[in-house]
Amino acid sequence: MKAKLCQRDALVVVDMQRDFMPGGALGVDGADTIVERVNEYTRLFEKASLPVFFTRDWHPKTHISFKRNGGVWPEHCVIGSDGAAFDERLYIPSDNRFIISKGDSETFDAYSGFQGTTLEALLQERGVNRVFICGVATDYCVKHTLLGAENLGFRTVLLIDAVKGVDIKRGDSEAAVEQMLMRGSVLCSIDDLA
Ligand code: VGL
Ligand code: ZN
Repeated sequence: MKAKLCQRDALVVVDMQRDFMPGGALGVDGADTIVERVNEYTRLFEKASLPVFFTRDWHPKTHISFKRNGGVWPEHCVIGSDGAAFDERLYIPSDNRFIISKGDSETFDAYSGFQGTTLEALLQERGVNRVFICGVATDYCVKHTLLGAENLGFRTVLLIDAVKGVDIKRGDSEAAVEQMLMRGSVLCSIDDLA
């Protein structure tokens, strides 16, 4: 879909952290290959003076999503750890950008950047009505963040050339994209925006 950035748009970059990069605690194959594309989007939004929101998975060591604590994932994105840091190649503007930590309470997990965070309020304060979403993982936090945005009444755009999925089961990411489209989202690539 062709799109033009306008005043009420924002970019949400989901979980571009070391632990989700290949070799990380919960590495997503190919996640490193989208960093530069994500950066291109960030620069487009920055040039248009539009806000960019960076979510990060931010778990206490005792988090319920960890296998050790009865969950399904290996330990990842522990608060303040190297693995929880943003990938060093990720471009983070110095102004008009926000870091949103999620999953930081021991007893519940948050795949959506809206769960237990101030993301909705920050978007609302800025009059945002359309969010563009990229990052990892397509079939987990990207999907839940996008569906969360749809639920809250935002229009959503999935930046299909700047997402990567885990695909624990083959086809999970494809199914996730299908689900997002069914809920009213649309797809954009860099050529549609630039
Ligand atoms: C994520 C699994 C566990 C994600 C976070 O960012 O998609 N996946 N925690
Ligand atoms: Zn997590």
